[in-house]
Amino acid sequence: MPARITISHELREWILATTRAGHGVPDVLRLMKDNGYDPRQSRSIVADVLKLPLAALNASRAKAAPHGLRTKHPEPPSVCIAGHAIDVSLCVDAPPLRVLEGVLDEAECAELIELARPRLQRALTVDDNGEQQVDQRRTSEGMFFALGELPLIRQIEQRLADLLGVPASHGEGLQILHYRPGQAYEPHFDWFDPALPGYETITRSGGQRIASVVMYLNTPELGGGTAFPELGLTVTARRGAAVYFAYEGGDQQSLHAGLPVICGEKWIATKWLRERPYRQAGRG
Ligand SMILES: O=C(O)CCC(=O)C(=O)O
Repeated sequence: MPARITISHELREWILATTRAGHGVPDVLRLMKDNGYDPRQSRSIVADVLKLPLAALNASRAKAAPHGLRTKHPEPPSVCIAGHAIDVSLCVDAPPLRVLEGVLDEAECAELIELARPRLQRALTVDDNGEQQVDQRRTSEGMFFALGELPLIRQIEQRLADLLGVPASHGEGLQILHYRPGQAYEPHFDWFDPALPGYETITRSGGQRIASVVMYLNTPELGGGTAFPELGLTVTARRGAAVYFAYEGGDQQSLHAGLPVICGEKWIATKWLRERPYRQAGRG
């Protein structure tokens, strides 16, 4: 079952009561933010409860629209990059999403895992001020390779650059994540909310994120897919395959989650792409 954003009865009633009492949507969104809600999810929730078009609530996101490069979405049935065939087995139009088969071969997956294993640490997230934080929503371990750190990393970065039409310099360092049974990453967005105080800091180098590629380095025995709750879609984690999705201008439909691993383990390599060249080691 894909993860879904659930709106509790209490929250629904509170939103209705607050707006009936004469408070506007900006007040409701501010109060939700003060109470720890992710502003991007709050907009979806408020739009749903008040039956408003989401676009009306997203007006403040206009400055998130990237002015730099955009990714090219791989076209089915397959793309050949320097002799490496990648099959496009599933396409979604909005957000642009592709399931890609054979992005990495078996030996590349195994080598990435062995290179990452001794460098793993608790995976972090970025807080509202742009600082790294330990977060109960993300319980896996991970590490980052520096951009172009090793020949294998350069080869994979160039393959993705050719596949998506954005130079490797626009990529954050490749991140490897390792999930054990029960570990997961709750629904989240990869793009940065311009309303957050840390937005300027996070986007100073490279600008906004425009797309993600999650590459699966092994096949978990059970669980561990990547869920897109707004689409009702779960991508199965299978060694060598990947899910690519773009979210130019901050797309609510790109909400996604790493579902809990139920049995076995899960390894992924994630590449985040920016609208402009990115100069520091990235952090998810
Ligand atoms: O584990 C997954 O399938 C998704 C990972 C993810 O969303 C992330 O690292 O941003």
